[in-house]
Amino acid sequence: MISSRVIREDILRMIHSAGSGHPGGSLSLVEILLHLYWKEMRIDPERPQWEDRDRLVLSKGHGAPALYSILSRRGYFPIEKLDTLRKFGSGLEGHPHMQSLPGLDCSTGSLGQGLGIAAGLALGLSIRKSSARVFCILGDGELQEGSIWESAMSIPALKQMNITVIVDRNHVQLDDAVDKVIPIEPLTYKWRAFGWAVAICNGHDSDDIEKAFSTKSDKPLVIIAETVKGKGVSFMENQALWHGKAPDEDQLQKALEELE
Ligand SMILES: Cc1ncc(C[n+]2csc(CCOP(=O)(O)OP(=O)(O)O)c2C)c(N)n1
Repeated sequence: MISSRVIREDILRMIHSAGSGHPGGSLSLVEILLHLYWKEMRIDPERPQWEDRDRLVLSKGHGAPALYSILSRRGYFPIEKLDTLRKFGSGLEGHPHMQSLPGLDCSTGSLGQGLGIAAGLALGLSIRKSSARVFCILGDGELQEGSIWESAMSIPALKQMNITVIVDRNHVQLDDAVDKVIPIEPLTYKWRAFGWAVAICNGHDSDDIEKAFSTKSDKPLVIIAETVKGKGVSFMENQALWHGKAPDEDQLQKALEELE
């Protein structure tokens, strides 16, 4: 598995060179995506359209820089392509566009839609008798979208055991702390009441993440991954200011030094 430092460096360099993007919610995703793409998902980067591959729906599509770095480091496309984030004609759109880049299973960016799409994908796979699974990553601020809860209600009712949800619980949304905007706690009770098995983990600790994914239950699993927005860069950590802002040259150098 590639180191989380390499992914974080990619994220910061890409967003700096694009001059825009979302560092905070990309940096919080790194260890979750590393686990998924190196340990959990049944995939073949040589065959990105393989019908029986596991799928990822990054419902919080603004975390795209983290996903692009992971996909390139996993071999879906050349690493040099990362320099083209948000450039006109590049497949690396500001939010994932599945027709533009190998390895993307879903176009996202409009929050609140990913879990419904994951449910549809999972239903299609079941009908085809495929053993492939669908993983869906939600933001914690995104949980304020009502559409999430329609899907959260129907997935256990339809016994869709081929779906696993991961909540990136970094406690900060676009312009403030999640619990100051609309509190979402008690999260565990909410998901349980909707019929889910819940596992909580430190979303930056690979062993803890692995343990959470290995939870056995006769209900669909949601993993609440406790993370830090802007993880790894002191001046970005827990700061809503760094939700959607590119580092300038000095800030990039300072961040890269810290990561070393
Ligand atoms: C439907 C919709 N409304 C608003 C936005 C703008 N927006 C982009 S990111 C974001 C905050 C999301 O917060 P959270 O889910 O906690 O993401 P994270 O902190 O992990 O980046 C908002 C409101 C959007 N992309 N889609």
